[in-house]
Amino acid sequence: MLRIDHHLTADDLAKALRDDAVEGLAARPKSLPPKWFYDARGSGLFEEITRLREYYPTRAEREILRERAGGIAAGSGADTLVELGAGSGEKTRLLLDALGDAGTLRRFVPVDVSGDFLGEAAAEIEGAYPGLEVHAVVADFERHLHLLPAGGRRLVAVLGSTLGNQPPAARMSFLGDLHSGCTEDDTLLLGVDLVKDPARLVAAYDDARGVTAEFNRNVLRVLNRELDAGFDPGAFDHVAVWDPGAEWIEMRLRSRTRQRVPVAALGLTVEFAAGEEMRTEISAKFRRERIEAELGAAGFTLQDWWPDGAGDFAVLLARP
Ligand code: AVJ
Repeated sequence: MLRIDHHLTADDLAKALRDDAVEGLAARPKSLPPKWFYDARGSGLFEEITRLREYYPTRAEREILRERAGGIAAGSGADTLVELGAGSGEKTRLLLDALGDAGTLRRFVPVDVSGDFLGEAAAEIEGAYPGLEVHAVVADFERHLHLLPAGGRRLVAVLGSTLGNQPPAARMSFLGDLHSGCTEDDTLLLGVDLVKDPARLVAAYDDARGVTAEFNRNVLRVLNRELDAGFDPGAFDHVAVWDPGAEWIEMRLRSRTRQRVPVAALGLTVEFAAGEEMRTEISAKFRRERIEAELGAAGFTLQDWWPDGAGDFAVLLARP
């Protein structure tokens, strides 16, 4: 049985993009939220990134889930998998199979901002798991956690180190909201990328083939299409830097020249100085003690910590 709840309409998304663009393009330094990367082209480029030699997180997390899915199912006893930032890929199936093998699986709740993507993923999973109740939710999980289906014993999964896209303050309120929506029967499953040699971190976000550079520039194409803007993506250089203080990778777009860019839908023209950089994403990297402290501050208790063999990435289970 497949059901889809829509808490975000196309109009909501259009308005959110307009608001983010007005705020971010007027900010000093300019910035845009990373959620706007993922139109069809951006999602395709991200899939390509996950297969790059330099981009280790996806492979590392998959290795852990293959090895630990049984322990995750046993450790959670969940009858429901809630996946924030839904996949339909191998990682989702590893968890569904493990919960199925444990005999507890009843329901899958994929949550994503993109209704198109979610519809396809949910239908795929429904076809592959006869009898599984699939309840898809089109929502912004940074704002709509209180609207997720409740009840049952839920394994709430935030994989891929997506948590790292949020700076500390936003992470704290996200984890706090997540905690307030949990009962003692729920379990949190997090994938977190770990602090390591900055050269490896930068390479993972600035690959030799330039796929990440294209992914980064794609947000300008989204603005051009959705806001009738006049960005020339070729007039911006891709930048990926490690911030040792914040312990995050920062992706930016650097304007090669002094330029004025019209954004017709907003009725404004944006000026860039030569060399000016606009921030397009942060990807925070974690240490065990720091994520344990952040989880604790939100009311969670770390229950299991599973790093991959190389110690590059970790998957953890936490209890509310
Ligand atoms: C999907 C947000 C986890 O931060 O590593 C990949 C996105 N950005 N390469 C990440 C991303 C550049 C990815 N997340």
